[in-house]
Amino acid sequence: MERIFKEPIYVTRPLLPSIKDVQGRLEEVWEKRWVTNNGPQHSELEKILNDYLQTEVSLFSNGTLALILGLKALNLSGEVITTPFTFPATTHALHWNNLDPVFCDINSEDLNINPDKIEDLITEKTSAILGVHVFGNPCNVEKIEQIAKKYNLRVIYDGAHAFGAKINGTPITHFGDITMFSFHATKLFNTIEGGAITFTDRRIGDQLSLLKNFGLSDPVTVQLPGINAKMNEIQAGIGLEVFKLIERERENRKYIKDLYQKYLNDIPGIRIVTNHNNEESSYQYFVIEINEEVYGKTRDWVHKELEKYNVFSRRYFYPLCSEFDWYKEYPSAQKENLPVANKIIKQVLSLPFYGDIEVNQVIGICDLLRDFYNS
Ligand code: T4K
Repeated sequence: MERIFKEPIYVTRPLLPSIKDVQGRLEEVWEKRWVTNNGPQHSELEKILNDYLQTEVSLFSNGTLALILGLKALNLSGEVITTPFTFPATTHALHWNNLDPVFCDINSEDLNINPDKIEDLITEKTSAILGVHVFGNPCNVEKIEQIAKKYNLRVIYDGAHAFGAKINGTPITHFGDITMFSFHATKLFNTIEGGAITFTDRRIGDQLSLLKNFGLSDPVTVQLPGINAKMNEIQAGIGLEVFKLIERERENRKYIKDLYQKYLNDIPGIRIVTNHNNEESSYQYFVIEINEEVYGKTRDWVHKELEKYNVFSRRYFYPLCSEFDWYKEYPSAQKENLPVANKIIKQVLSLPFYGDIEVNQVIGICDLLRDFYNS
């Protein structure tokens, strides 16, 4: 076991600005003595993200609250067709809106909701489709849009992983009624905790402003029963510093992804989950699929074995959301209706992936995966 890494290697590490740059931002905040509620850092970040994402942006304290309130702003009811292969927050956001998730199976290639399976699930209760750009690879937005138009449904994208992703050069924010982004510490662009909703309809923006600020339109007018989901000045200020680092980080991650691909390419039974040629990925995660019959070991075995070498991969998104107690009796949650998702969930593994992971660490992890196959 001489190949055990000295320090633990995690699935990701936060992209952090220098402490000096953070100090500079803190000084600005302290000087103004304005620490939350639409301060100058918040306005600056919103403006920068408007330009970068090429759409209107509303900032939130985290991605989950952003999605909950984004759904609320659309005033949906009944059922929403969604994927079971996502982080629990996606389905929880429906639950918090008293909406019933209807689970749709996924594509085996990009692991996103399979649009060819959506129409069969539409009933008179369906009000929307909630797609997730899983691991930062965009959904088939064109097909989803066609279906939504035909049945007059709203489209929401959970783009938690997809900051900066594009399709044929078009930002993913240009598709659907709204897109949610997470700015959690584990995301390429982060504000430690934070999130956003992008939208094109100004009325949705107005609703979001009320919903995240107790429903207040002025100090004495409460227009609706809102909540508190505001991003504060320290989050926004740190975000402004992180923003300066993201293009460099993306390039570094591209290099790391290519390195993994080079060293894993010829190991039988390992498939690299990647995006289509016309898409620009957000480089959020590096994910492989392990085919037990060819590779000779299960994904769970590999996950555990890597830990012995101080490598902490993750089985995102195990278990499927359709397996949660409060949904598992739904007809759409039954395993026979979700064959691809139920197969994939036993095969995917997110490997350590961040801009400053060392080259010899990546090669070391690939060597371990090759040795497991040969052993
Ligand atoms: N929709 C989707 C599809 C999502 O994936 C998420 C969140 C959301 C919605 C909700 O967005 P937020 O409300 O979170 O904004 C992490 C994140 O907490 C979560 O944001 C993310 N998705 C999910 C995929 O991953 P955990 O429970 O895996 O995080 P944790 O603490 O185990 O961190 C992972 C690794 O990162 C650690 O092993 C080490 C490293 N790490 C983490 C933190 C927090 C650090 O090195 N330093 C740190 O400070 O959920």
